[in-house]
This record gives sequence, structure tokens and C-alpha cells, in this order.
Amino acid sequence: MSSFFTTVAEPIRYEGPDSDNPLAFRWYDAERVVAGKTMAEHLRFAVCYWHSFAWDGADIFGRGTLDRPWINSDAAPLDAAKQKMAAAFEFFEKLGAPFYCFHDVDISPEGDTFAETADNFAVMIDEAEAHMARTGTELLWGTANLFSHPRYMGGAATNPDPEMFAYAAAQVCQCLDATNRLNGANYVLWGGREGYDTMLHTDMKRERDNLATFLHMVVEHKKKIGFEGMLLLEPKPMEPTKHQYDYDVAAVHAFLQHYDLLGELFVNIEVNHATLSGHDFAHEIASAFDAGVFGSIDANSGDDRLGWDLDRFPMSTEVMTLGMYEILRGGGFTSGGLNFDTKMRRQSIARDDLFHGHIGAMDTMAKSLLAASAMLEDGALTNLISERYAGWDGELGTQITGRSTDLAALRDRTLAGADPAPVSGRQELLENLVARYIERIA
Ligand code: XLS
Ligand code: NI
Ligand code: NI
Repeated sequence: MSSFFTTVAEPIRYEGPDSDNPLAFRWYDAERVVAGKTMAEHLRFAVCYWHSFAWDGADIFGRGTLDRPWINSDAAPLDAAKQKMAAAFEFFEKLGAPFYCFHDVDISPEGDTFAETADNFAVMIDEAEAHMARTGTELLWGTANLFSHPRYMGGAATNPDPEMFAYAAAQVCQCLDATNRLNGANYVLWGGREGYDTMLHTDMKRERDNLATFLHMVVEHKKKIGFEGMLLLEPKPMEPTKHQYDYDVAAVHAFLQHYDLLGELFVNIEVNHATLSGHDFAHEIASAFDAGVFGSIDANSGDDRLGWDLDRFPMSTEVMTLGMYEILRGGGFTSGGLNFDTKMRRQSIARDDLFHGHIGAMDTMAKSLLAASAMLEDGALTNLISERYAGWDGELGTQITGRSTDLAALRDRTLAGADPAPVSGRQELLENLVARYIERIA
């Protein structure tokens, strides 16, 4: 076993809310049963490879800051990739995360040709398979990076040049095969540059048609190789492009419907992407369940005053409680899970800061699960909602929904009767109620 994280000797353990040990869980108790399932089964935590192991802290204004010896290594590219993987699996094991996620380029160095890249990738998939067998860590999802290389500056499936489409297809083919071999629970397609920077040079209809063709090919390939996981699109309204076609859950749902892809693709909802699209996290989850496209979650958070995808660790129990509430109300995860698509702040340069970020986030999600499941069990919100809509089960409501009345009949009825009186929506009372469930978790 590698020893990149020497200051953390033991696996992180649950010590309970009274513990002052910063390297212990205070709420995440993997085996604790909540509403019929263990916390581990409910939450299905995954650590992401890209921010945690493949990023050195560089931003657009400055170079890397983080202490990541496996990145800034003088070793040959494949040897460096193996060191990076050893560090990653040491971390997964010590944290006790059951799953991880990767992009092809996170785990394997790109060569000068696609053939070289494919050879490197094959070596690293063997390596990953061995680490997974040794540690028991599983793959929540794999994905191909179709946005970093200059060939994808104009998109991948939506590139104006079919040569780039073909290259992207080759990359996804390899990565989906590898994900299948590693028993990945899902496969993600984030449309990083599937959108436009300006409409002046964009044929939007052609681009959307080509994206649909690409997705049909992915679906066909999935069936051909017998991959059983879900294929997931990850809605995001913008960044890096000005406009992305998978803007939010509603836009993805309409796209899937229009191109006859419903039932084949589902969504991976990221908290910070929901915020960027102008929606609450809970709204996106509820929309996905309503449309039958819910899949998985990228758990992170933004910042109220910075308007881009900041990928902070989730720290707000209130936001996450409302999200977990919708997940539980919808029936919970099947093959999906909670992937921490999160990165350290640039000044958190120590290696063990990675532990503090993930421990806090796992505790936030565990607290949110407890509060949400108590709220659901007590029917605290559901009862009030049924009361609020009770009229729709009465005579008038069923006449309207059953279409046994019409506009003119409703006018006559309204002319003849007294004007209806509005009742209070009681939003503040409900906000206080949610706060009480959060205060009371134990
Ligand atoms: C970027 C996305 C990305 C996907 C995987 O904003 O969140 O990290 O999750 O390609
Ligand atoms: Ni993101
Ligand atoms: Ni993401």
C-alpha cells in the first residue's frame, strides 16, 4: 500500500456527535439503519478522481498550489499515473468511501496518437481492476473527457467537423467498454462544450440533431456490450460555453422526448449546476422524478456571491435536507449515488485537507438523510400538502380534472355563488418546521 497520506494512519471511523476528533465521522455511521436501509446503502458515496487527484490547484489567475507529489512527479507518464492511482486508492480506503468516479484522462496519460492513448488506458484499467479487487472500492461511474483537448473547443458530438465527432465516439466507446469491465454502476456524459459561445457561427438545429445521433450510438453500444448501468446526462446551463443544450432537467427531458431517447438516458444532477440554472437543488430532483429520469447526484455547492461552478464541499444541511427529502420521496437511488464533485479551496494545500473536506461533506449528507427521513416518516410536509390541495378531491375538483365541466359552466357557477376566500400558504411556519427537524436529529 502507498503512503501518501501518512498523517492519517487509521481508516476514518464513526465516533458520534460528541467527538472532537477532526478525523472522525460525527454523523456518518455506515451501518446505521435509517428507514429500512443502512446509511451506506442510502448514500452510496463516491470520491471524484479529477478534482481530488488530478488537479493541482491551478486557476485562471495562478498556477498550482496544492501538495500533490503524484502530479508534479518526474516519473515517466505511465509510472506517474500509477502513483496517482495508488494515492487515490489509499485515500478511498482510509476514508471508507465505497465508490469512486473517473474521466479517462484523469487516470491515464494521453499519447501522441489515439492508438497510444488507448494502450495507456488499457494499462491503467488493468491497474484499476487490481486496486478495486484489493480494496473492495467500486466504480459509481466512468466518463470520457470530451471538453479539455483543443479538438473539442467547438464541442464533441456537436462539433462542426464530423472528424471530431468520430474521435469523441472512439473515446466514449473505449471508456464505456472499460466502465463495463470494471463493473461500473453507471456511465456519465457531461456535455461540457455541447453548446455555443455565439449564435453567429452556430447551426443549433444541426448540433442538437447530431448530439441525439451520438447518444443513440452510445445507447446501441451499451446494449451491444451488455452494460447494465444507467447512462446519465449531467445538465448544466453554461460554463465553459455561454449556453449548453442540456441546460437543466426540464430541457434534458424535452430533448430526450423529442429525439426518442426517453427510457434510455437519465440525469446526474449536480447541486451547483442546479443553482447556475436558477433552480433549487430540490427542484431539479423533484423534476427528474416527475419525468422518470432521475439517476444520480453530484453533491457539491456554490457560493452566494460567486457565479460559477465552484465545486465546494456540501456544507449546508438545510439545502441537502431538502434535496435528500426529494430523493427519499422519489424512492431513493437505484444504481446512482452521491458523488463528491468537489474540490479543495486553493489555499487548502495540505494533503490531509482532502480528508477534512470529505469527512465534513459525508457528515452533512448523513445529517440531511436523518432529518429528511424523519420529515417523511412523520408526514410533516406531505400531510400539509394534501390538506392544501384537498379541494381537488372534492366535487368541483374532480369535475374540473375529469373535464365534466367547461368554461361557461364554471362562469355560471361563479355567477351564482359567493366569491371564494383564500387561505394562508403558511410558508414561514413550514420553514420553521424544517428547521426543527434539522435541530432534532440524533
Ligand atoms: C463540470 C462537471 C463535470 C462532470 C464530469 O462542471 O460537473 O465535473 O461531473 O465530466
Ligand atoms: Ni460541475
Ligand atoms: Ni459534475
